Amino acid sequence: MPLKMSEIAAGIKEAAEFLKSGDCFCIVSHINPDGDTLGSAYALAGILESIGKQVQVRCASPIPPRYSYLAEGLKLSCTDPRQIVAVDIAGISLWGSLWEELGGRCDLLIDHHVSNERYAKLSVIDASASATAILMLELAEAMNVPLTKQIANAIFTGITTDTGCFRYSNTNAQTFEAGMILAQAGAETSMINKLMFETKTRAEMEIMRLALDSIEFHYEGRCAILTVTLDMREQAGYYDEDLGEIAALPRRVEGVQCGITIKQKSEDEFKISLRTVSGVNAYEIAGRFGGGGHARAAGCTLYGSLEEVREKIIEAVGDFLS
Ligand SMILES: [Mn+2]
Repeated sequence: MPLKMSEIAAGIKEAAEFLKSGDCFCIVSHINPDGDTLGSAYALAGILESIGKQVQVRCASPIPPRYSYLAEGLKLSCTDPRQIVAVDIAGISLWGSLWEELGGRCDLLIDHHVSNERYAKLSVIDASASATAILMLELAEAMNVPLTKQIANAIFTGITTDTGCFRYSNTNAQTFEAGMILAQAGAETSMINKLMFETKTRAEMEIMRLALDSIEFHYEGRCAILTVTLDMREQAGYYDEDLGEIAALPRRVEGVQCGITIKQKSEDEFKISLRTVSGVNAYEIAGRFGGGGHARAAGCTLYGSLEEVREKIIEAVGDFLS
């Protein structure tokens, strides 16, 4: 069954033409990679190799080992890329060092962030897609590439991680339809969900214990704030950059409209993750500090002491609560 005709069908078609005309591609994922940027990159790599193209996948941050199955069976033989494609990367700063290293240009950008800066020659942005990986499914269809198990696994990884296992409010009929198509194509859905959601290292469990201990409430419990400091990470032996699961914790508390996670990056640099409920726009809050993201999940970076940063973000959130 074909996917519902997307609003950006024309963009997908143009992207497909561009991909067919190239030969050696560098596919870039964002720094502190998550399942969607990596799943999308390796899905696209599989699609391109299926039609005889050479590909490499790059990310300026280390890729956590639990994602290693994504590349299974790929050749990844491109050494001197001529075409540069970004997946799930809303802005140039999220390329890390790769933007300059790759010559400061992007030929094709495929993304679903409403805050996307549209910095590429060809930008295909569908903010209604629950994950960038969904757009890879549309691309495979537009290019008549059959879904191998590797491609299906990679796309499923992107969708399930960005929707919190088909639970968040960005999950819609198209998400489930994609899930069905991928399951039919042989995606190992329970293996992937177990790896992404059920399997924790001891250090991850330890940092979660410390993080839960740090939760504070503001505005009569409508805002919950969780802090992960460098000290805590050292104590837990935890160095993974992707705090996706932890960032989802504060919003889980009953009555919380905005959950804030503050992650200390260095002495005076703090990464803020915002998770909100319907009616509170996360990317507008993040946008006030130069960040971006989605309506229910967004982020930004703040500088100063932990106390200053905490005060600044709590004050800003107050303007958005109902
Ligand atoms: Mn995404």
